[in-house]
Amino acid sequence: MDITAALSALGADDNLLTKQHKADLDNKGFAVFPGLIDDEWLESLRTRFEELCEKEGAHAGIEVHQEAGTRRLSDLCNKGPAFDLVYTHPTVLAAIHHVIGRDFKLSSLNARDALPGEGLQGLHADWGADYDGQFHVCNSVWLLDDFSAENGCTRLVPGTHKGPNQKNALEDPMAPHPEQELVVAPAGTVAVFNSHTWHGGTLNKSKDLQRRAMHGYFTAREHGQQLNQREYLRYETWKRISPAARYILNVDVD
Ligand SMILES: O=C(O)CCC(=O)C(=O)O
Repeated sequence: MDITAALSALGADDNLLTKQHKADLDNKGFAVFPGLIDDEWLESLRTRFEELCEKEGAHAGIEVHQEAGTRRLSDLCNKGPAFDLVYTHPTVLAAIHHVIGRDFKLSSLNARDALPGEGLQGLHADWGADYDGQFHVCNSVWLLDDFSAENGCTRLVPGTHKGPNQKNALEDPMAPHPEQELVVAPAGTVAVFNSHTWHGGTLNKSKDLQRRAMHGYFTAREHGQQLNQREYLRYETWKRISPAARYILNVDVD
């Protein structure tokens, strides 16, 4: 198996992306795909999100990251079949491949919900260095609730994927950026963003709105994963998923 065979087996054809998607990914660093999660799948993802938060309690998110003021979950590949399509979705994989442009794998699959009055993050890139001529990481945010300016949607600063890392360029990463764009979109939307692009969660200003989202984060294959999938993979997951899905997780020894 190689990335070409895996993408082909999963139906992740470049033709799934419009010219506009490609131009947005190239120029702005992100593209928005409405309606990728249908109603039934959305309901099952929300249900599983709540079940896992309940079951894992104070440990939720611990495999990768916990963050004050948020509900976080990690290692979702192993936490139910509802998540299988998140890291094998043809359109999303086509977009990730467009950005990374070479062999890649999943880095981690997590979820995040900023609680009312919480959630503001500093602008950051998921790659810690200035642009060096190629892209190493690409993220996707899967909206399980409507995202609005009120409930702590993601912000992105277009064009910053081809510049310096934010730590070399921003005096105050927490401050609103004059060029930032908010991902305001209905539940079921997926935004794929080249995660060299400066981004972050915003404050959930609402009194009672949730803003649950999953993050399917991918990396060029030569780099390590945020969550080592070989270490965490459960046998039941391995048995359930296809060889192409295993390739995306990098769990089969060639
Ligand atoms: O959930 C979001 O809006 C962004 C999250 C993010 O960038 C992070 O947790 O590093």
